[in-house]
Amino acid sequence: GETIYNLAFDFGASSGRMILSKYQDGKIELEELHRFPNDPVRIGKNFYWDTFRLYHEMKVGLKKAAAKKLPIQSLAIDTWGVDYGLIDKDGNLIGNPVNYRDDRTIGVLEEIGKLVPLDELYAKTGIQFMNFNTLFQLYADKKMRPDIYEKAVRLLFMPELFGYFLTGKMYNEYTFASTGQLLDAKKRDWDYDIIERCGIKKEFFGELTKPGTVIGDLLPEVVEETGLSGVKVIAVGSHDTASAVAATPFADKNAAFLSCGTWSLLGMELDEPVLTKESFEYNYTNEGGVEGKIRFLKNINGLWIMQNLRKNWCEFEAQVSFPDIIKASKEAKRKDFIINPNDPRFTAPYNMMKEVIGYCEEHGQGTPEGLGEIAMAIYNGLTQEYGTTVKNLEVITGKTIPCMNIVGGGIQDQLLCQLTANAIGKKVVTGPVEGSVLGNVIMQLKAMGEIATLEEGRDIVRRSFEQNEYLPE
Ligand code: LFR
Repeated sequence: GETIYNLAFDFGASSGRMILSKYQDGKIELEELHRFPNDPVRIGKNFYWDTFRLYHEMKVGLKKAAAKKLPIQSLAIDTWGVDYGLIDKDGNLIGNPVNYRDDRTIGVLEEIGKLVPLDELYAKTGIQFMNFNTLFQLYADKKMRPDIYEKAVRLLFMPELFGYFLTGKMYNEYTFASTGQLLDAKKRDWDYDIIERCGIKKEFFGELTKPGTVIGDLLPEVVEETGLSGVKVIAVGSHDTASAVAATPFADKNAAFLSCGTWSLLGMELDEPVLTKESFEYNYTNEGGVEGKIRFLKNINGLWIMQNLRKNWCEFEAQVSFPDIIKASKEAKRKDFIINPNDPRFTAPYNMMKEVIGYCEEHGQGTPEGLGEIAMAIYNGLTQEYGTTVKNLEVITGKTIPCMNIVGGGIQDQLLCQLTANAIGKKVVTGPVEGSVLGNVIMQLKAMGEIATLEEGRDIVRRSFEQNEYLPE
C-alpha cells in the first residue's frame, strides 16, 4: 500500500533528534535524519537551554527532510517536561528559557505552601512535588526576573515555543501542561483558583489543545528557508513521557510501565486520577495522558546518574562507553554498594563520580573502588527504587501488577533490565527503544485520520518492533 511519511522531533535532556517515520502496510519504520546535542549553558548562577540553537537545528533537520523529496504529511514535537518560554505583547520570546535543573526554585515549595496548603495543592493538581514544576518556576521568575515576568503576557511550553516559531500559532497542549502543577487533575483544565492564589498571572495560559490536533502550516519564511512545504504541524502528547506511554505495547491491562531514560518514569495508565491522602504521602503524580488517560507514576532519577558518571569518567579517568561500564559492573569485586538516586546531591553535580563515592562513604558502606563498583552503586540504587515504587503502586491503586513494560533507551542495557526484573520480582517486557518518537508518530497518524484509536497505534508498535522478556532470577 501507500507509504505515509511523518517527522518526529524528540528532544531529550542531552540531545535532540529528527526522525522520519514511514508507515506502510500496518507497520512503522524509523530513520534518524538529524541528531544534535542539547547542551544547556551556565551563565552566572543560572542554567539555561540554548533555545535558538535548538530551533536552528530543527531547521537543519527540515532541510535534510526536504532533500529527500518525499510527500511528508506532518510533523510534531515532544520534549522533556515543565520548561517554558515567556512571550511579550508583540509576540516575542523574552528571557531565555531556564533549564529545570537551575536551582532558583529551591525553597519555593515552602513559600507556596503558605499560600495553598500542600495537601490541598496535591488534592487538586495531583502532581508530585518536585522543585522544578512550572508553578514553582513561575513563582521564582516573579521574584528573580520581575521585569521579564511583568512584561510577559503568554506562556508557551518548550514544544509549543518551537511550534510557534514554525507556525506563528500559539497553543498550550494538555499532556505537557499537566506536568506544570497548574491543572485541575479531574477537570483536565487550568486550575485558575490555584494559579491565582499562588499569585501567577492567569493570562499566561491559553485554551488547552488535545493531543492529536492539527495546529497549522509552516510559516512561509520557514518553507522558503528549508525548502520543505505541504507539512502540517500537529500537537501530539508533547510531553516526551506522554508520548512514551502512548507507544507502550502493554503486555497486560494491569501492567506497569517504566519509561527509562534520563529519568525513570514508573507507573500505570489509569482512567481517572488518584488524589488520595495515600498517593499524596507517597508523592506519586497524575500526569495527563493522550486520549484522556492519566499517567499515574513516580518520577525517579534515572540514567542521568550513569550518563554523568560516564561523562566525568571520560573527562578525568579514561574514555569509556556504556558497554564498558556494564562489563566493569559485572566484574566488580563488591556488588553491594547502593545509593539513593533521589538524593538531591545527584541532581546537577559537577562530578558524579565523586558524588556517588561520597554517598557510599557517608552511609557507612566503605569506598567503591573503580568504575564497576561505582556503577553497581547506581544500578542497585535505581533498581531497588523501582522495586519499592512497584510495591507502593499496588498499595495505592489496589491492583495486582503482573508484569512491567519498559520502553526507552535504557532497555539497551540488559544488565539494568535483568536487575530490574530481580528487584521488582516480576516479568519485564522491553521495547520499543524509541518510545517517545513512536508515541509522537502515532498521535500524528491519528490526527491525520490514518488510524482511529490509540490501541490501533499500539498494535502497530507491537507488529513493528521486537520485544524481549526478562524473568526474575
Ligand atoms: C523525562 C521528563 C520527565 C520530567 C523531566 C523534567 O524526559 O520529561 O517526565 O519530569 O523530564 O522535565
